[in-house]
Amino acid sequence: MTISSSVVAIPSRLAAAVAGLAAGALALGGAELLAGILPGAASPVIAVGDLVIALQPPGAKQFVVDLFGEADKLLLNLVIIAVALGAAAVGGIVARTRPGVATIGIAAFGILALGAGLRDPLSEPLVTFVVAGAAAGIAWLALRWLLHLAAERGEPPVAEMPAWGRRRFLGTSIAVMGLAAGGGLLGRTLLARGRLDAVPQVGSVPLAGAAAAPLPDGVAVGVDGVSPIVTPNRDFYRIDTALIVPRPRLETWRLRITGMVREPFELTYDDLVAMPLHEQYVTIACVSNEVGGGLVGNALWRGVRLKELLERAGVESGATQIVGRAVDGFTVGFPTAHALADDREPLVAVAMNGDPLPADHGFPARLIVPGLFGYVSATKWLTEIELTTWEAFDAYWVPLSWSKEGPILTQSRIDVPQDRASVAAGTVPIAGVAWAPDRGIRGVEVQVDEEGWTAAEISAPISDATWVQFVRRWEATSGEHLIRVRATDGTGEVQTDRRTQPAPDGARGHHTITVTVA
Ligand SMILES: Nc1nc2c(c(=O)[nH]1)N[C@H]1C(S)=C(S)[C@@H](COP(=O)(O)O)O[C@H]1N2
Ligand SMILES: [Mo]
Repeated sequence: MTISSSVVAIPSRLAAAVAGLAAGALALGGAELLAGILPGAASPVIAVGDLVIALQPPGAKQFVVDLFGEADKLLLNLVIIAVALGAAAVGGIVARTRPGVATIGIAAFGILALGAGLRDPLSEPLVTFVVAGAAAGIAWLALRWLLHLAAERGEPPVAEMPAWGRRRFLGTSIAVMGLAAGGGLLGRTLLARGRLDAVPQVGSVPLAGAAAAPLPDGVAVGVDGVSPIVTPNRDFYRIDTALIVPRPRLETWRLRITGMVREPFELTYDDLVAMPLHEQYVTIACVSNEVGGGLVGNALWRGVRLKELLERAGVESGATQIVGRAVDGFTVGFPTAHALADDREPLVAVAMNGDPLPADHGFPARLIVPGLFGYVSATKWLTEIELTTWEAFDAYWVPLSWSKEGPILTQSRIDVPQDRASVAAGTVPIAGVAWAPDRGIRGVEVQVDEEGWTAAEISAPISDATWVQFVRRWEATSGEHLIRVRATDGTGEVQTDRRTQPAPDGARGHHTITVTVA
């Protein structure tokens, strides 16, 4: 870089901060673009986000709970970008007078990106090294160049610095930031779409074996606004730690059965779907679901019976825990005895409501274990089923203060009327859903104000593993009313009114709403 004819001086702090910001943005955007283009490259922002998620202190329960959702993931991305850009701006100011220190700072960020990227089991070390190195190189070069431009318009010693110098610097910085944003967005779009070499998608999953029985008569109570008995895929809640949806390549993807088995084996996708497939409706729920929350859904799952895979492998006695491992490193663990119980059919599911598993929900295969919360069972992007002992391994969420055992609690939710709604006096249906997989729902009761609990009508259950709808037709009188719901599970246990937080083993308490009757 040559120094041009105009006045050279130390740039102002503000200009140096802008130069740092723009250089940092270009490095982040460039890295994101490379990560989108190069297969096997980790995006530094995502990798650091994953690191933050992995390093959550066990005490930070609320953070753990909140970090699951989509909005929280966006927020985490934005916070990481903001922190990085803030550091870059500071780096720009430092580089004004101590370029060596700034260089060390840039190198440190490069090493952080590399280290975080290498943690990603889907990343290729060499490609990740190239991306982190490129990001650091871009930051260093861009910073030098922009500081140089800024220096050309330095205030001292020329008081009336040429306006074109300032404009040129600012214009260049803005252009660089625009380029960075554009490159970053393009890169993230490519990443989200499964990198440039898109995975071959499966058009359909053959149905060989037992089809689910048709839905029973009376499977719905027929009230508008109640969650449908079968949750459409696009409306199904999504919870996972993945900042970007893993898209395993089918040619290399394998399902391995390992650990305490007599004959470990592995299957390709074609092997798996060539096995007899079984279909059943199962309601799954998230332990993070708040009372009245939406982290629950019911779908028709089609897959290979886990029991068949385990029979083939030959489970050794003493293998008390089944561990599911995902391609992204996520793990679950549940008791072997739960999975092998006669009246339960856990699946390695490959289809959801008739379609191949959507990428968000675990394509190409996931575990569905009736009766257990997702965090201990429902491994998406499944790649390994390992038999071990209960004591030998704690899955992903257990060291983060969540309960090792995760049976789904009995829960019920009022969908209509909505909380704080105004309704007209007269007959008002109070309706919603109740679930206790796979104990089943025996009954649902609704209470208005301080009157006694009244039995609601419930829909015909598909099975003990699925939720039911309920409705109570209420003669609403004017005024403000408090409405509560509680369910009784198939064992006769009534849902407790004692409220608990979702951590460590699920939220308890009755969903309660207020409505105003005009
Ligand atoms: N690989 C992987 N599988 C996972 C998770 C995850 O973070 N990673 N989260 C689990 C949790 S906590 C839940 S509640 C269910 C949610 O499944 P869904 O997103 O299909 O509704 O997936 C489970 N499977
Ligand atoms: Mo969950």
